Amino acid sequence: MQATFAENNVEPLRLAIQKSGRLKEGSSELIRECGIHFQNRGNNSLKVSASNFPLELLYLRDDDIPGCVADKAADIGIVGLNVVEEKQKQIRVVEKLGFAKCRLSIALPKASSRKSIEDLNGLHLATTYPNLLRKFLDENNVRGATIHEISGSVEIAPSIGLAEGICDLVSSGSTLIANRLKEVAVVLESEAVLIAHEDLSDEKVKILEKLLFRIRAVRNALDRKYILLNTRNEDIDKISEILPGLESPTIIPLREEGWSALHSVVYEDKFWEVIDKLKDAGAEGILVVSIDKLID
Ligand code: PRT
Ligand code: ZN
Repeated sequence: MQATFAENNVEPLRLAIQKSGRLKEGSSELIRECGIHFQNRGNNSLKVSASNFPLELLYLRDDDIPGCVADKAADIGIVGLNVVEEKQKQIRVVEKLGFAKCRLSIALPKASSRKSIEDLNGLHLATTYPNLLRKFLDENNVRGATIHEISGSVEIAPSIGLAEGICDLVSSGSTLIANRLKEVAVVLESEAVLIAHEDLSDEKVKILEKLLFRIRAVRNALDRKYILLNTRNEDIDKISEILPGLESPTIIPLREEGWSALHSVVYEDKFWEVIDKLKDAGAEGILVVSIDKLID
Protein backbone atom coordinates (compact mmCIF):
# COMPACT_ATOMS: atom_id res chain seq x y z
CA MET A 1 0.00 0.00 0.00
CA GLN A 2 1.21 3.52 -0.83
CA ALA A 3 2.49 5.48 2.22
CA THR A 4 0.56 8.69 2.99
CA PHE A 5 2.38 12.00 3.52
CA ALA A 6 1.55 11.84 7.23
CA GLU A 7 3.22 8.43 7.47
CA ASN A 8 6.28 9.92 5.78
CA ASN A 9 6.37 12.64 8.46
CA VAL A 10 5.77 15.50 6.02
CA GLU A 11 3.71 18.07 7.89
CA PRO A 12 0.98 19.07 5.40
CA LEU A 13 0.22 22.64 4.41
CA ARG A 14 -3.18 23.62 5.84
CA LEU A 15 -5.47 25.39 3.39
CA ALA A 16 -8.68 27.04 4.62
CA ILE A 17 -11.48 27.28 2.05
CA GLN A 18 -15.12 28.32 2.28
CA LYS A 19 -17.40 25.59 3.57
CA SER A 20 -20.34 26.64 1.41
CA GLY A 21 -21.09 29.71 -0.68
CA ARG A 22 -19.88 31.52 -3.77
CA LEU A 23 -16.18 30.69 -3.31
CA LYS A 24 -16.60 27.01 -2.65
CA GLU A 25 -16.92 25.70 -6.17
CA GLY A 26 -14.09 27.81 -7.61
CA SER A 27 -11.77 26.85 -4.75
CA SER A 28 -12.56 23.12 -5.01
CA GLU A 29 -12.29 23.18 -8.81
CA LEU A 30 -8.87 24.88 -8.67
CA ILE A 31 -7.51 22.28 -6.24
CA ARG A 32 -8.95 19.48 -8.37
CA GLU A 33 -7.36 20.97 -11.51
CA CYS A 34 -4.03 20.94 -9.64
CA GLY A 35 -4.36 17.15 -9.55
CA ILE A 36 -4.83 16.98 -5.77
CA HIS A 37 -7.24 14.31 -4.55
CA PHE A 38 -9.06 13.98 -1.23
CA GLN A 39 -10.74 11.16 0.54
CA ASN A 40 -14.51 11.58 0.45
CA ARG A 41 -15.50 13.80 3.33
CA GLY A 42 -18.69 13.27 5.22
CA ASN A 43 -21.04 16.25 5.09
CA ASN A 44 -20.06 17.44 8.55
CA SER A 45 -16.32 16.93 8.37
CA LEU A 46 -14.44 20.23 8.72
CA LYS A 47 -11.02 18.85 7.88
CA VAL A 48 -9.77 16.48 5.18
CA SER A 49 -6.32 15.31 4.03
CA ALA A 50 -5.11 14.92 0.45
CA SER A 51 -3.98 11.46 -0.58
CA ASN A 52 -1.38 12.52 -3.18
CA PHE A 53 -0.06 15.93 -2.02
CA PRO A 54 0.94 17.27 1.44
CA LEU A 55 -2.20 19.38 1.82
CA GLU A 56 -4.98 19.45 4.39
CA LEU A 57 -8.25 21.32 3.82
CA LEU A 58 -10.14 23.19 6.52
CA TYR A 59 -13.72 24.19 5.71
CA LEU A 60 -14.73 27.53 7.25
CA ARG A 61 -17.00 30.53 6.83
CA ASP A 62 -15.25 33.00 4.54
CA ASP A 63 -15.23 35.74 7.20
CA ASP A 64 -13.19 33.49 9.50
CA ILE A 65 -10.50 32.63 6.94
CA PRO A 66 -8.20 35.71 7.27
CA GLY A 67 -8.24 35.47 11.09
CA CYS A 68 -7.65 31.74 11.01
CA VAL A 69 -4.60 32.22 8.76
CA ALA A 70 -3.31 35.15 10.86
CA ASP A 71 -3.60 32.97 13.99
CA LYS A 72 -1.81 30.13 12.13
CA ALA A 73 -4.65 27.66 12.62
CA ALA A 74 -4.36 27.45 8.81
CA ASP A 75 -1.20 28.21 6.79
CA ILE A 76 -2.93 29.50 3.69
CA GLY A 77 -6.49 30.32 2.62
CA ILE A 78 -8.67 31.14 -0.36
CA VAL A 79 -10.97 34.10 0.24
CA GLY A 80 -12.31 37.25 -1.47
CA LEU A 81 -9.94 40.24 -1.49
CA ASN A 82 -12.89 42.25 -0.10
CA VAL A 83 -12.89 40.13 3.08
CA VAL A 84 -9.07 40.24 3.36
CA GLU A 85 -9.03 44.04 3.13
CA GLU A 86 -11.97 44.48 5.48
CA LYS A 87 -10.59 42.22 8.21
CA GLN A 88 -7.14 43.92 8.27
CA LYS A 89 -5.28 40.87 9.62
CA GLN A 90 -1.52 40.20 9.56
CA ILE A 91 -1.46 38.10 6.41
CA ARG A 92 -0.02 38.39 2.92
CA VAL A 93 -1.82 38.05 -0.42
CA VAL A 94 0.22 35.49 -2.36
CA GLU A 95 -1.70 35.21 -5.63
CA LYS A 96 -4.83 36.52 -7.34
CA LEU A 97 -6.94 33.57 -8.48
CA GLY A 98 -9.21 35.14 -11.10
CA PHE A 99 -12.60 33.82 -9.96
CA ALA A 100 -15.45 35.26 -7.83
CA LYS A 101 -14.80 38.65 -9.42
CA CYS A 102 -16.93 41.48 -8.07
CA ARG A 103 -16.63 45.06 -6.88
CA LEU A 104 -17.51 46.79 -3.63
CA SER A 105 -19.52 49.84 -4.65
CA ILE A 106 -21.45 52.73 -3.18
CA ALA A 107 -24.98 52.93 -4.56
CA LEU A 108 -27.76 55.48 -4.12
CA PRO A 109 -31.48 55.44 -5.02
CA LYS A 110 -31.93 55.80 -8.77
CA ALA A 111 -34.14 58.84 -8.24
CA SER A 112 -31.46 60.72 -6.26
CA SER A 113 -29.90 63.76 -7.93
CA ARG A 114 -26.55 62.81 -6.37
CA LYS A 115 -24.36 60.95 -8.83
CA SER A 116 -20.66 61.00 -7.89
CA ILE A 117 -18.17 60.80 -5.01
CA GLU A 118 -18.39 64.59 -4.55
CA ASP A 119 -22.11 64.20 -3.75
CA LEU A 120 -21.62 61.79 -0.83
CA ASN A 121 -20.99 64.44 1.88
CA GLY A 122 -23.33 64.09 4.87
CA LEU A 123 -24.99 60.88 3.68
CA HIS A 124 -25.98 57.95 5.90
CA LEU A 125 -24.68 54.70 4.29
CA ALA A 126 -25.45 51.08 5.23
CA THR A 127 -22.81 48.38 4.72
CA THR A 128 -21.26 45.13 5.92
CA TYR A 129 -17.84 46.64 5.06
CA PRO A 130 -17.41 49.54 7.53
CA ASN A 131 -13.58 49.56 7.49
CA LEU A 132 -13.24 49.66 3.72
CA LEU A 133 -15.99 52.25 3.41
CA ARG A 134 -14.49 54.51 6.11
CA LYS A 135 -11.07 54.35 4.45
CA PHE A 136 -12.57 55.18 1.05
CA LEU A 137 -14.58 58.13 2.40
CA ASP A 138 -11.51 59.50 4.22
CA GLU A 139 -9.23 59.10 1.20
CA ASN A 140 -11.76 60.92 -0.97
CA ASN A 141 -12.32 63.75 1.53
CA VAL A 142 -16.01 62.94 1.90
CA ARG A 143 -17.16 64.92 4.94
CA GLY A 144 -19.94 64.24 7.44
CA ALA A 145 -20.98 60.86 6.00
CA THR A 146 -22.02 58.29 8.62
CA ILE A 147 -21.78 54.50 8.39
CA HIS A 148 -24.50 52.15 9.56
CA GLU A 149 -23.08 48.62 9.89
CA ILE A 150 -25.56 45.83 9.16
CA SER A 151 -24.98 42.11 8.68
CA GLY A 152 -26.98 41.39 5.52
CA SER A 153 -29.70 42.44 3.04
CA VAL A 154 -27.87 45.72 2.60
CA GLU A 155 -29.64 46.46 -0.67
CA ILE A 156 -33.01 47.03 0.99
CA ALA A 157 -31.68 49.58 3.54
CA PRO A 158 -32.67 52.72 1.53
CA SER A 159 -36.18 51.47 0.71
CA ILE A 160 -36.95 50.75 4.39
CA GLY A 161 -35.53 54.11 5.50
CA LEU A 162 -32.50 52.66 7.32
CA ALA A 163 -29.98 54.60 5.23
CA GLU A 164 -29.76 56.99 2.27
CA GLY A 165 -27.35 54.77 0.36
CA ILE A 166 -25.41 51.52 0.55
CA CYS A 167 -21.93 50.10 0.06
CA ASP A 168 -22.16 46.47 -1.08
CA LEU A 169 -20.73 43.88 -3.45
CA VAL A 170 -21.88 44.01 -7.06
CA SER A 171 -21.23 41.49 -9.80
CA SER A 172 -23.88 41.50 -12.55
CA GLY A 173 -25.59 44.62 -11.14
CA SER A 174 -29.06 43.03 -11.23
CA THR A 175 -29.56 43.30 -7.45
CA LEU A 176 -29.00 47.07 -7.68
CA ILE A 177 -31.45 47.35 -10.58
CA ALA A 178 -34.07 45.24 -8.77
CA ASN A 179 -33.80 47.57 -5.77
CA ARG A 180 -33.86 50.78 -7.86
CA LEU A 181 -30.31 51.72 -6.95
CA LYS A 182 -27.50 53.20 -9.07
CA GLU A 183 -23.78 52.72 -8.61
CA VAL A 184 -21.94 55.99 -7.92
CA ALA A 185 -18.43 54.90 -6.84
CA VAL A 186 -16.28 51.76 -6.79
CA VAL A 187 -14.53 51.26 -3.45
CA LEU A 188 -12.63 48.06 -4.32
CA GLU A 189 -12.25 45.64 -7.27
CA SER A 190 -12.22 42.13 -5.82
CA GLU A 191 -11.62 38.50 -6.72
CA ALA A 192 -10.65 35.32 -4.88
CA VAL A 193 -7.05 35.43 -3.62
CA LEU A 194 -4.65 33.00 -2.01
CA ILE A 195 -3.42 34.30 1.36
CA ALA A 196 -0.69 33.04 3.72
CA HIS A 197 0.67 33.92 7.15
CA GLU A 198 4.16 35.38 7.42
CA ASP A 199 5.67 32.58 9.44
CA LEU A 200 5.67 29.45 7.26
CA SER A 201 8.43 26.91 7.95
CA ASP A 202 10.95 26.29 5.14
CA GLU A 203 9.28 22.95 4.52
CA LYS A 204 5.86 24.57 4.14
CA VAL A 205 7.24 27.31 1.88
CA LYS A 206 8.45 24.54 -0.44
CA ILE A 207 5.01 22.91 -0.46
CA LEU A 208 3.41 26.30 -1.15
CA GLU A 209 5.79 26.87 -4.07
CA LYS A 210 4.83 23.49 -5.55
CA LEU A 211 1.15 24.33 -5.14
CA LEU A 212 1.64 27.78 -6.71
CA PHE A 213 3.48 26.22 -9.66
CA ARG A 214 0.43 24.06 -10.33
CA ILE A 215 -2.06 26.90 -9.76
CA ARG A 216 -0.20 29.10 -12.28
CA ALA A 217 -0.12 26.28 -14.86
CA VAL A 218 -3.88 25.83 -14.49
CA ARG A 219 -4.58 29.57 -14.70
CA ASN A 220 -2.24 30.13 -17.66
CA ALA A 221 -4.12 27.45 -19.55
CA LEU A 222 -7.49 29.03 -18.77
CA ASP A 223 -6.85 32.35 -20.45
CA ARG A 224 -4.96 31.03 -23.49
CA LYS A 225 -5.72 28.88 -26.52
CA TYR A 226 -3.49 26.78 -28.77
CA ILE A 227 -3.82 27.77 -32.40
CA LEU A 228 -2.80 25.82 -35.52
CA LEU A 229 -3.09 27.15 -39.06
CA ASN A 230 -1.83 26.67 -42.58
CA THR A 231 -0.21 29.39 -44.65
CA ARG A 232 1.70 29.99 -47.87
CA ASN A 233 5.41 30.28 -47.09
CA GLU A 234 5.56 33.86 -48.36
CA ASP A 235 2.98 34.91 -45.72
CA ILE A 236 4.80 33.31 -42.74
CA ASP A 237 6.49 36.55 -41.57
CA LYS A 238 3.27 38.58 -41.82
CA ILE A 239 1.31 35.93 -39.91
CA SER A 240 4.01 35.42 -37.26
CA GLU A 241 3.84 39.12 -36.41
CA ILE A 242 0.10 38.86 -35.72
CA LEU A 243 0.52 35.92 -33.32
CA PRO A 244 1.28 37.25 -29.82
CA GLY A 245 2.51 33.84 -28.61
CA LEU A 246 4.64 32.86 -25.63
CA GLU A 247 7.62 32.67 -27.97
CA SER A 248 8.09 32.50 -31.72
CA PRO A 249 5.63 30.14 -33.45
CA THR A 250 6.53 26.59 -34.42
CA ILE A 251 6.70 26.24 -38.23
CA ILE A 252 6.27 22.83 -39.87
CA PRO A 253 6.48 22.30 -43.66
CA LEU A 254 3.38 20.73 -45.23
CA ARG A 255 3.49 18.00 -47.87
CA GLU A 256 2.07 20.46 -50.36
CA GLU A 257 4.96 22.45 -51.84
CA GLY A 258 5.16 26.10 -50.67
CA TRP A 259 2.88 25.69 -47.63
CA SER A 260 3.58 25.44 -43.87
CA ALA A 261 1.67 24.88 -40.64
CA LEU A 262 2.14 27.41 -37.81
CA HIS A 263 1.49 26.53 -34.14
CA SER A 264 1.27 29.14 -31.40
CA VAL A 265 -0.56 30.23 -28.23
CA VAL A 266 -2.93 33.23 -28.11
CA TYR A 267 -4.58 35.04 -25.21
CA GLU A 268 -8.30 34.40 -24.96
CA ASP A 269 -9.17 38.12 -24.62
CA LYS A 270 -7.35 38.93 -27.91
CA PHE A 271 -8.69 35.83 -29.59
CA TRP A 272 -11.29 37.12 -32.10
CA GLU A 273 -9.20 40.15 -32.97
CA VAL A 274 -6.26 37.85 -33.81
CA ILE A 275 -8.39 35.42 -35.85
CA ASP A 276 -9.78 38.25 -38.02
CA LYS A 277 -6.28 39.55 -38.72
CA LEU A 278 -4.98 36.05 -39.49
CA LYS A 279 -7.73 35.43 -42.03
CA ASP A 280 -7.03 38.76 -43.71
CA ALA A 281 -3.34 37.83 -43.86
CA GLY A 282 -4.10 34.58 -45.72
CA ALA A 283 -4.23 31.96 -42.94
CA GLU A 284 -6.28 28.84 -43.78
CA GLY A 285 -7.55 25.80 -41.88
CA ILE A 286 -7.35 27.62 -38.54
CA LEU A 287 -7.78 25.19 -35.65
CA VAL A 288 -8.16 26.41 -32.07
CA VAL A 289 -7.64 24.00 -29.18
CA SER A 290 -8.19 24.41 -25.41
CA ILE A 291 -5.08 23.97 -23.30
CA ASP A 292 -5.23 21.67 -20.27
CA LYS A 293 -2.11 22.97 -18.43
CA LEU A 294 0.51 25.50 -19.52
CA ILE A 295 3.95 25.67 -17.89
CA ASP A 296 5.70 28.99 -18.68
O1 PRT B 1 -21.40 31.68 4.74
P1 PRT B 1 -20.20 32.52 4.46
O2 PRT B 1 -19.98 33.61 5.48
O3 PRT B 1 -18.97 31.67 4.21
O4 PRT B 1 -20.46 33.21 3.05
P2 PRT B 1 -21.10 34.65 2.69
O5 PRT B 1 -22.56 34.48 2.56
O6 PRT B 1 -20.57 35.70 3.60
O7 PRT B 1 -20.41 34.95 1.31
P3 PRT B 1 -20.84 34.51 -0.17
O8 PRT B 1 -20.67 33.05 -0.34
O9 PRT B 1 -22.13 35.14 -0.58
O10 PRT B 1 -19.69 35.29 -0.99
C1 PRT B 1 -18.36 34.95 -0.82
C2 PRT B 1 -17.49 35.88 -1.65
O11 PRT B 1 -17.87 35.78 -3.03
C3 PRT B 1 -17.60 37.35 -1.36
O12 PRT B 1 -16.88 37.76 -0.21
C4 PRT B 1 -17.01 37.95 -2.63
O13 PRT B 1 -15.60 37.94 -2.56
C5 PRT B 1 -17.46 36.96 -3.70
N1 PRT B 1 -18.58 37.47 -4.53
C6 PRT B 1 -18.53 37.57 -5.88
C7 PRT B 1 -19.78 37.91 -4.13
C8 PRT B 1 -20.49 38.29 -5.27
N2 PRT B 1 -19.69 38.06 -6.34
C9 PRT B 1 -21.84 38.80 -5.14
N3 PRT B 1 -22.45 39.15 -6.15
N4 PRT B 1 -20.36 37.98 -2.90
C10 PRT B 1 -21.62 38.44 -2.80
N5 PRT B 1 -22.37 38.86 -3.87
C11 PRT B 1 -23.76 39.33 -3.56
C12 PRT B 1 -23.83 40.82 -3.15
O14 PRT B 1 -23.60 40.95 -1.76
C13 PRT B 1 -25.25 41.21 -3.54
O15 PRT B 1 -26.19 40.79 -2.57
O16 PRT B 1 -24.60 39.24 -4.69
C14 PRT B 1 -25.47 40.36 -4.77
C15 PRT B 1 -25.13 41.18 -5.97
O17 PRT B 1 -24.97 40.39 -7.10
P4 PRT B 1 -25.41 40.91 -8.55
O18 PRT B 1 -24.96 39.85 -9.50
O19 PRT B 1 -26.92 41.06 -8.52
O20 PRT B 1 -24.73 42.23 -8.78
ZN1 ZN C 1 -19.32 35.49 5.04
